[in-house]
Amino acid sequence: MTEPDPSETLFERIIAREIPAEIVHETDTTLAFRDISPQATTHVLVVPKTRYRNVGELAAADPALLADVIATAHRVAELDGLTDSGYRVVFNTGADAGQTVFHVHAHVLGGEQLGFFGR
Ligand code: IU
Repeated sequence: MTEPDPSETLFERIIAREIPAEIVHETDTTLAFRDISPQATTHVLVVPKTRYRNVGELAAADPALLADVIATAHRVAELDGLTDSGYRVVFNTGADAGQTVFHVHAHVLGGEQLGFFGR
């Protein structure tokens, strides 16, 4: 089984409250905070408090924790009033997807009509 990766990213420091972030929701296992460079009216990141490098590693090692991340993403959408208008949840995974922080995170995007994505 994949073990959590102990090496440090900025997100561990946000979880530890060592650097500031605009936290919008917290559970025992997850933290949600606004992206520092928002790409939509709502742009919130949801992270598990335990570090896995990407969503595949998280899914393989701890599917219940992945479910917690998705549930927190939905709660964020409720808190920002997006459940009627709609929202998007994205896990960038690896270089081609533009993943820059290797502590798995769900982007929760909404609050406006989102463009198509891909190339
Ligand atoms: P990506 O999927 O790894 O590309 O997303 C990383 C996101 O983390 C990106 O949208 C950054 O703007 C965001 N971010 C942040 O909100 N706060 C930080 O301290 C850092 C990155 I580093």
